[in-house]
Amino acid sequence: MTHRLGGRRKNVKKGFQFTLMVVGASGTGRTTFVNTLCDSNVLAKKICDNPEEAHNEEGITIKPVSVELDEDGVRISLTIVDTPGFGDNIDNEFCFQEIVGYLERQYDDILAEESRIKRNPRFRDNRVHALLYFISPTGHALREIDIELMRRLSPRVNVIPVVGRADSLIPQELKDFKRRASRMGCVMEDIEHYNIPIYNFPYDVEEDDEDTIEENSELRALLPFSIIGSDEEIVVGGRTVRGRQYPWGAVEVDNPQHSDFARLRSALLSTHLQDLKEITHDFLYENYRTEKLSRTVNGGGEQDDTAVNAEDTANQNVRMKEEQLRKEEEKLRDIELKVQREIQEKRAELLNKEEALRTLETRLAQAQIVDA
Ligand SMILES: Nc1nc2c(ncn2[C@@H]2O[C@H](COP(=O)(O)OP(=O)(O)O)[C@@H](O)[C@H]2O)c(=O)[nH]1
Ligand SMILES: [Mg+2]
Repeated sequence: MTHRLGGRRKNVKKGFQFTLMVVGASGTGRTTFVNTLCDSNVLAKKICDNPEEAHNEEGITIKPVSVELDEDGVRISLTIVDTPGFGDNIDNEFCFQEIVGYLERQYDDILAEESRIKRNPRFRDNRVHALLYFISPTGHALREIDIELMRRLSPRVNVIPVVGRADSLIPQELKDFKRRASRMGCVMEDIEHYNIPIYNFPYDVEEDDEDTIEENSELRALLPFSIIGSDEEIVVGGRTVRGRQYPWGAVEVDNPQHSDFARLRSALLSTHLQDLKEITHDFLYENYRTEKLSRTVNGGGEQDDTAVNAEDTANQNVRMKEEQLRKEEEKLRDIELKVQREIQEKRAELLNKEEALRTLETRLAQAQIVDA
């Protein structure tokens, strides 16, 4: 027990390491968020943000940067992994592969390190502990690309959905977009509908203490966090705050009435840092490891090495093709569902319009009778 306490104290003194990735369409406010989070221009220069040119920068598109932060006296060594923004109406496959590939390479590195006889003392664990997925503040249902990418990312990393540039929506719109199912759909409804296993601040009613349950259910209720980022300071009622000034008023980054930025920041860097790291190691990495190792073992047997390797590769290829086909099928099914939903919405709209027209015609006819 004493040993454990000692370890913890040492950790607090030494600080914590945490790695955060930001993903989303171009212009959703990722870079601004990172700079706001770190309170400095960590990402001063835009990393290749043009999806059409992303392939020209192969290998350098995803580059982690590290910053030292002080979170209530605790040192946090934060690594930020910015990713190229993707766009509408273009083929984003390259971009998606880069992102998923990056996550898996970090797991591969650990796996290789774990199986070495002699450990490399300079080895760096670069696994990503949380991924903020930036959703555009459209006010409509999730877009096809967001659903697809979040679904591909969730098995590999703790995905936390956020609405970027949240001040683009008025408060009621934002509320509806986040959670309330409306005719236009909403983010959480879609995430549930498509069964995307995001990080939803998990708790166990039987096992966790009351405070944890309360805290986690509060945070869960905020999902997707609404984000307002700004690298400017403004003066509101004599106070200097970080925010954005508009002709009609100001929005403040750290004001919980305006955005969930402060709640998200403290969850990431303080209250849930350890949980996110544990899930990454105990669950996400473990799953990846099992998948990868069983892939290798299944091809094995009594044969000699070359035969095993050949069979292994062949099996792997078949499995990859199957997986690809399955993914394509899934994608098509989703698109079909989405189109059906849209058709239904349009049909309902049309019916409403027809109804309105009929009412108008009736009234017009009545008016003519009265006139005559
Ligand atoms: N209104 C508003 N604009 C924002 C916010 N965050 C960023 N922006 C602006 O949106 C544009 C794109 O931001 P950027 O951070 O570069 O987005 P990225 O492409 O996702 O990295 C810039 O003009 C930012 O000033 C926000 O919270 N609210
Ligand atoms: Mg950017």
